Amino acid sequence: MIQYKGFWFKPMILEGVLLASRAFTPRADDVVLATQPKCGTTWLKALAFTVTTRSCHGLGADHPLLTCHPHHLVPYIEILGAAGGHVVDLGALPSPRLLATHMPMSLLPPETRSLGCRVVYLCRDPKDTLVSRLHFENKLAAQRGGAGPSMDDAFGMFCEGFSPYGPFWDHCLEYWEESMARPDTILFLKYEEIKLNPARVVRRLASFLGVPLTEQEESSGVADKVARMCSFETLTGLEVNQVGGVSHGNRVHFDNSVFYRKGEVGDWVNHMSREMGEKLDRIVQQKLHGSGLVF
Ligand code: PAP
Repeated sequence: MIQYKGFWFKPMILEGVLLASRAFTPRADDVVLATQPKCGTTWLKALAFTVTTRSCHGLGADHPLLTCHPHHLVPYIEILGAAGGHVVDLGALPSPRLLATHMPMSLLPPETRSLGCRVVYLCRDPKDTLVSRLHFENKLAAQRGGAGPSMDDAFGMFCEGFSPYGPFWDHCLEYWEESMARPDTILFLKYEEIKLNPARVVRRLASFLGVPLTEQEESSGVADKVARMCSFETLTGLEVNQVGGVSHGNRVHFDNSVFYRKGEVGDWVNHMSREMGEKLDRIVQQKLHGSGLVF
């Protein structure tokens, strides 16, 4: 990985980040979904897409989410070709655009802030995030006939701050502090709170994104319907999420299924020792100390 302005990137990703910082032109009505990898990007894309497009797509059997992978429906700003293998011309998309990024807040074009673009940030317990990434990297490595990192190596690096788009805590802190300063433009969410009450998060997302649920939608159970449509169980049961793939700039191919594994909170206990978990908790607590952000 290469360090750029305090954050770590794989070389191919850094190319996209640099390109985005020059070529991406924010619009005031853009909605940006920001995450670190493996924090629930796929889920957030599904939820935000379904919430913001419900007036045109409804929630029926012909909904795009039932035939398209969430990564195909919401393009990344800096990962070219992630939207189903073709490079999306972000400038040609109609407003309001729903976009995603893994970039730290400080690397987004300054207009994102000055124009007041709405940002939804989703983070996740770092132990589960690390475990999820390790599985992901091992699956990709196996596809290429190689071996991925061991838990011990990945853990050691993560604790030192080396993770894609990391240090993990600095990435969270930037968005956290912005969300405290400007809660009307940054909504800060945790994977665990969506898991606990997805319908509640659907309502929060809808209000934050300027499309609150109407009384009629409330009485017809729209929040629960959206939550169900975007659930791990529904998405993993769809053919589109079992076959096909996502290409990143024609250089890396991801099977659609690789973005789904267990979708649980606390799976880290099955993959790292109690001592490792406690050590990582201590490091993260120390790094976040005084910010008000806790995991
Ligand atoms: P990405 O950054 O590469 O797109 P991302 O979607 O952020 O990955 O994270 C994948 C994790 O979200 C996986 O977690 P796990 O490895 O602990 O299982 C994946 O299972 C989980 N995930 C994907 N979709 C959903 C969903 N609809 N509900 C809950 N978790 C989900």
